[in-house]
Amino acid sequence: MQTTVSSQYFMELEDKYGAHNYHPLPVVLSKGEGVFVWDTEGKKYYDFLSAYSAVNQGHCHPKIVQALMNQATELTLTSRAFYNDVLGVYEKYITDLLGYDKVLPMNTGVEAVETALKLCRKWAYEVKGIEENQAKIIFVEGNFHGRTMGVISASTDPDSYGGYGPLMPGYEVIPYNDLTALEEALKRENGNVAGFIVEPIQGEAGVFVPSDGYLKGAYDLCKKYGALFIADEVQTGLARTGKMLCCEHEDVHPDILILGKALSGGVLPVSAVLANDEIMLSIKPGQHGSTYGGNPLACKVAIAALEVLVDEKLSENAEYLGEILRRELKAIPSNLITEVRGKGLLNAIVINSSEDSKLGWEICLKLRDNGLLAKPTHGNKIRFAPPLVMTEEQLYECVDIIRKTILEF
Ligand code: IF1
Repeated sequence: MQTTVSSQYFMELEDKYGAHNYHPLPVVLSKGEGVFVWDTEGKKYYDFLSAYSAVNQGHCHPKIVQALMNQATELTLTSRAFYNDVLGVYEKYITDLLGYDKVLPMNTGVEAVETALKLCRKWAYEVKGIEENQAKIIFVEGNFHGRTMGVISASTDPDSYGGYGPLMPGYEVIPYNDLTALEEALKRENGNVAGFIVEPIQGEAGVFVPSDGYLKGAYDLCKKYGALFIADEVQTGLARTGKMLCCEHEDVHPDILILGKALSGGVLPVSAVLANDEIMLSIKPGQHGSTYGGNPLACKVAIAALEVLVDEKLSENAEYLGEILRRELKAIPSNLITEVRGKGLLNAIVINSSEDSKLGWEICLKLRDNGLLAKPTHGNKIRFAPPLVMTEEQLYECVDIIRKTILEF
């Protein structure tokens, strides 16, 4: 596809005036609605990335945008120096919906992860009684929790932590999907483990779905050794994997739950940490905060975004369409696809090539030409994660585009 002047113009603007911390697919978007996005030339695409699961409700969902617009002319920000008539209402709504005593509102996903790690350490010192500065937090290999110093310090991806040292101490990293390794780490630290943090499905690593029973087994081990089970559901949460929370697939209720992305339906940054009083009240007034955390605009947007998930039964839809998508992808007659994996509408295909090959990128360029946007992760995996509002008919149309594209190689 020849990009016309306007696309080229916008790409050159970003290249000249913007940091080069991304390598976007060459397509310039100017409109989004539901499962569709349009480029500056008016070409229409299916969005199969959903802004990394931030637009589960579909682009510019009218109910969420309306909530934004209504509040935007009333009161957008008070800071937490004062009360307002929205925050408490939101706090009650989300804690009732997800079954926790309290919520600590933040903005981006990584801020919520950092908040959860601080909360975990605070609980370890204040409640569990670990000696000051001795608390350990266990992470897993292949983790992705964001880009701040506090979380890249646990990363096993050189692109995430390389050249940013010295890194944060007090972390232990064990293999993912390995309960023996977790129990050994819990034993080894003889009581100094404050918590274990894990993505129920590893998104960035390439949609790694752990073995059935892993989350439940990890939760039980944390209980056995007095450590907190922390679930980073920034990407897997909010109906994406076919349940409101991915941990529900194994009836696990995390001690600390981290949400972000689709908590606002892609309208503005909203994130949250949820926990019960024994944990949450270990942070006292003045010991944590954020200028925008829990602002009235974000709270109204988040209530609308959560209501859309429930009212439009998006978990059920994700579950139903995910089964069809994986079945159809597995049926594509090509040895280019070596694996199809995922849960609900968080899926990925593994391409028959090395991690550093350009094949994944080439396929995504062809998918773009054929009207579907997706992005490779770690070279040879292509994530397929459309908005959860997709219809069955639209899904079959997307499968046809993917099949046609794969068979062109
Ligand atoms: C990028 C992918 C990357 C996350 C989980 C916390 C955060 C994320 C499980 C932090 C953010 C985003 C970040 C964005 C691309 C995307 C991503 F996994 F979704 F594909 F990078 F790995 N926990 N994931 O997935 O949330 O601070 O970004 O709001 O950095 O390129 P954030």
